[in-house]
Amino acid sequence: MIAVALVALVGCSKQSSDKAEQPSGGSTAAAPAAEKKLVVGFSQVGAESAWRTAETKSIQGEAAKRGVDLKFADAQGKQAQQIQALTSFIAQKVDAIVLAPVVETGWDAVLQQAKDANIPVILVDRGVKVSDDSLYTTLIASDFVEEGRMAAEWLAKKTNAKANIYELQGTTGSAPAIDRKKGFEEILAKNPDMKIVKSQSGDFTRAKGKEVMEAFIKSDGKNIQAVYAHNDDMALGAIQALEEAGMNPGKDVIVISVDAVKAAFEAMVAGKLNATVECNPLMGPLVFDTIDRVRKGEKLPKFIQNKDQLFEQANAAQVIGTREY
Ligand code: GZL
Repeated sequence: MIAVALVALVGCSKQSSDKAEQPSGGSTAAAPAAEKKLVVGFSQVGAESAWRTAETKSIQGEAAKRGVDLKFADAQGKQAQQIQALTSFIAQKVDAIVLAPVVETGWDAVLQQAKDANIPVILVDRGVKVSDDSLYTTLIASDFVEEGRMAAEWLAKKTNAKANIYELQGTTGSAPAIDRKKGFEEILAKNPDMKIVKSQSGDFTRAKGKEVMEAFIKSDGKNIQAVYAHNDDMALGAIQALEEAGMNPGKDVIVISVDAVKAAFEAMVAGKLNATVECNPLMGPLVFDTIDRVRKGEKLPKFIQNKDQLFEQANAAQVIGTREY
């Protein structure tokens, strides 16, 4: 009787467990729990340039492709808004944070909070200066110092190492502005007849680049032989100012910049911009591959470098059709 009862009991529990675990396909394995969506907080500088827009699109597009729940925050160029966004991401317990830091300093406290919450922080496109580099997992960016060197070396060849140069700097305190200037000046130190006569921030925007160039033209006019802009948007603003003053950008005034966005290629084809150093913004796939590696527990280098190359008028026409941003 006991044996019969036991068999019945096991039989029922088997059937009931079959029934409970029985997925519609008739197999006996429990249906796998739906995989939890990866949740990533992305704090972006703003939308100040075509380059920035391309970077945002690349990261948002890749998140959508991979089914990642991307929480996007545009800081409109303000560090306080980025810190606020990171604090919110930490409170939401996101799986990872992507940060494009508007300036280099002032991040220790909020990055410490992310570290204490065990949330990895991936820096993209700009670096930070922190007391302890364990406060971020890795930086995915170009080498801005090298971009500055490439621009100056090209300009030295173009002008036989003799030029009065007017510099449009990027956002004050940002890694690209600091390092593009540093690399450019490294080469100028070896070419005494290449001089930066005036240098001012145009904040990486076309409008400000035009405004600063108008002031340079007003004070120095014909003395301007070359313009070095830390990004294409400011260069395009400067080109507009030079043309409005009846000057010939690309011919009488040599113009070189950085980013290699589509509008820069159009300006090179039109003969108004002489050269641009590419700084690739299409980081989306690499960003999410890097997050996957972090979550698998891989040890990552502190710097994952995007390779850059220089484009000039001579090759602009045949390259422009291949440009993705
Ligand atoms: C470079 C990026 C710079 C671009 C500008 O990685 O931070 O900021 O060169 C952008 O166009 O505004």
